[in-house]
Amino acid sequence: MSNASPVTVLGLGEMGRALAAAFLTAKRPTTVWNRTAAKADEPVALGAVRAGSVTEAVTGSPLVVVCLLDYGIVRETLEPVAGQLHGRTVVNLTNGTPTQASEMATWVAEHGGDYLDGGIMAVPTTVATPEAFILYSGERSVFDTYRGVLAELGSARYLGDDIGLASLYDLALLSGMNKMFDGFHHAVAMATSRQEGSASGFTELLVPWLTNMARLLPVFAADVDADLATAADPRLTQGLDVQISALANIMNASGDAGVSTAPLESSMAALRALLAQGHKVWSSPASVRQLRTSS
Ligand code: FVH
Repeated sequence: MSNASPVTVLGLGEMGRALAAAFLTAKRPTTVWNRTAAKADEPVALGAVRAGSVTEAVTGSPLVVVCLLDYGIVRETLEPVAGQLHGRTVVNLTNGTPTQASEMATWVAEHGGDYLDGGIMAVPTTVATPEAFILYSGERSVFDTYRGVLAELGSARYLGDDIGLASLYDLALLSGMNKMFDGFHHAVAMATSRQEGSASGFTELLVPWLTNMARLLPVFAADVDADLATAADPRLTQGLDVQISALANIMNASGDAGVSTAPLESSMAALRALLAQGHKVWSSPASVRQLRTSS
């Protein structure tokens, strides 16, 4: 290990072990702790220092990176060592909500510590690869102090001093991903409903199709930012009646193939609501506005 500034990793689940391994690969002195002690064996074999307690772990480094199951467990784990947080920085990469991030930041500050909230946009196997990026929010000066260390985990993307931003963007990105996977599963169920269909063969068509469609997203996003009544370029969209008719066909074909139409029902309801509001053309600004007001 080098004499670089040390780091502690609390939580050695699948993700925590990947984070610890990334720090160790960067030759950073790394102290690790996990409730189930055996999970420390792997990072220790790579050169990590095994902490026998949370106190030993937290006092081992000025920077404490936390990756546990949820915020309740983070708080439960840190509560007994609250007195040791003074002058340290906690970077919490556990998945949670903006409200939880804000509460955690306040609690750490009450104990004299600095706090950054983070959202990991990677899976354990892509940590520290060019594919990985991690979102951060909190005080800029705190981020700047540790930017180089955090970059060892993947590209460090600072979103701003609003502490809830990283978790909000993390959850919004996951929402987009979840819908994509739901769509994939439904499409594969349809395509494989006949004997000739194979998921792999179909996916060879789905990936380029979705890749092409994803290229439209920045255009649609600009329309949303401009708060247009409808899409700026009508060639990139279509009439709501056309959209509803195509979705009805998807639903009918899906039903005929013995595949559930449930995942499509909320889409149909949203299109019909837009039509009822007087919209003639499907567009992102109208769809996003509708979602904002229908919660
Ligand atoms: N894995 C992934 O791909 C995603 C990628 C994006 C970020 N997430 C979030 O990272 C957090 C941890 O996820 P994980 O994949 O490491 O999860 P596990 O492997 O299940 O490890 C869970 C750790 O939490 C510890 N833990 C659970 N309950 C307690 C408790 N009551 N007290 C103390 N620690 C607890 C667990 O310890 P142990 O069970 O090994 O003793 C693990 O360290 C998560 O927020 C993801 O959403 C991962």
